[in-house]
Amino acid sequence: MVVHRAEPYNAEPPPYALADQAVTSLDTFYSRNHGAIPDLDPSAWRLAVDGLVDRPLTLSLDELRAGFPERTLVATLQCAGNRRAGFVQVRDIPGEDPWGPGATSTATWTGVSLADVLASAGLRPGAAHIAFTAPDVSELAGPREPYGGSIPTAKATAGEVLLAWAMNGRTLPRVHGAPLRVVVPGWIGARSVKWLQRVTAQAEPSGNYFQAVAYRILPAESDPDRARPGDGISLGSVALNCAILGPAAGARLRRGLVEVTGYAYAGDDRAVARMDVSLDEGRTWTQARLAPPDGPWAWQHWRVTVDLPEGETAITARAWDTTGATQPEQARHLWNPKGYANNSWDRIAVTCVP
Ligand SMILES: Nc1nc2c(c(=O)[nH]1)N[C@H]1C(S)=C(S)[C@@H](COP(=O)(O)O)O[C@H]1N2
Ligand SMILES: [Mo]
Repeated sequence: MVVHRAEPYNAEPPPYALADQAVTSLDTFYSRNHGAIPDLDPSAWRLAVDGLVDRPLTLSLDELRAGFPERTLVATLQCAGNRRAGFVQVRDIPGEDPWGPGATSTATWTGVSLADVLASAGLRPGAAHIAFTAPDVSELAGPREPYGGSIPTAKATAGEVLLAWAMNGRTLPRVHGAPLRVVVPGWIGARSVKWLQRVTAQAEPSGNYFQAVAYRILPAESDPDRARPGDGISLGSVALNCAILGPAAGARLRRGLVEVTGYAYAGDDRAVARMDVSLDEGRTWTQARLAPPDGPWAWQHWRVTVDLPEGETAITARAWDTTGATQPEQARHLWNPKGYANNSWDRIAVTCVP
């Protein structure tokens, strides 16, 4: 793993470790934490469901498992800071880690549908947002505050949002949110709250720092340290994105036929429709073969064989989605003070010898 920070622990797999892996193994799944990792006793742990509901609930893990149908789905998590390194090359982003393309991973998640739990509690009229609260406290939030966030009720009741206790068929690891986490397929990773303790139905989005202040796109010229709650654009569904995973950036190769591989991902109700690779900075493109996704919430891997000439070549990749949208060309057109959602064309340089 490439460790950006030991305390709190933030690490991503190197690109080659994600290549061709439809599901990411637990030891290579990226890890994004804003505070110290809680150590919760699963037998003492309870989930509170409260706010604008007819029947507030307090549920143990056994009650959750016994009370609702079990659901398993494959979903990609992607941090809004994925590929921030491309922004840092444009302009420095103090205080934020320079994530490469590995702040995204895919797992098979098992749990219950949040929709079923909310139906059992009975949502009241006016419950427009579902807020999540965890116990881990972040020094980043000013004032210090436990981690939280929210999603609109329409997404929370759509069925695919899970309260998950297992990952790749194993008990959820502590670093990924044990005993229970939210998994919001198609939305930025920040909404998939780990170490979940409380689900609150409310009229407004969460006022938590990580919803109201962070994870928002501010205008390029604004000072992020002066951002007030509600400033900027709140991030929800993941922007169409892709990355080249092989060959490695900077690789020295024999000239001739080389296989280029990577991932592509479109958030929420969009899917990846086409993947293009260019050897001439985007003047001409070759289509890559897309592997079928493991369901509607999973990334897709792709591969294409190209004929690399001698010398240095820039390899460029871009995805298209099912709405006909494609990725923006340049990171500098997207740069924002906190460095979120860099979904510009991915580029690597390789050098070929005879
Ligand atoms: N309680 C809590 N939940 C959290 C976070 C956190 O710091 N605390 N980080 C969020 C962010 S920004 C991301 S991208 C994902 C990362 O999940 P992972 O560490 O399992 O990959 O968890 C989200 N859930
Ligand atoms: Mo994130």
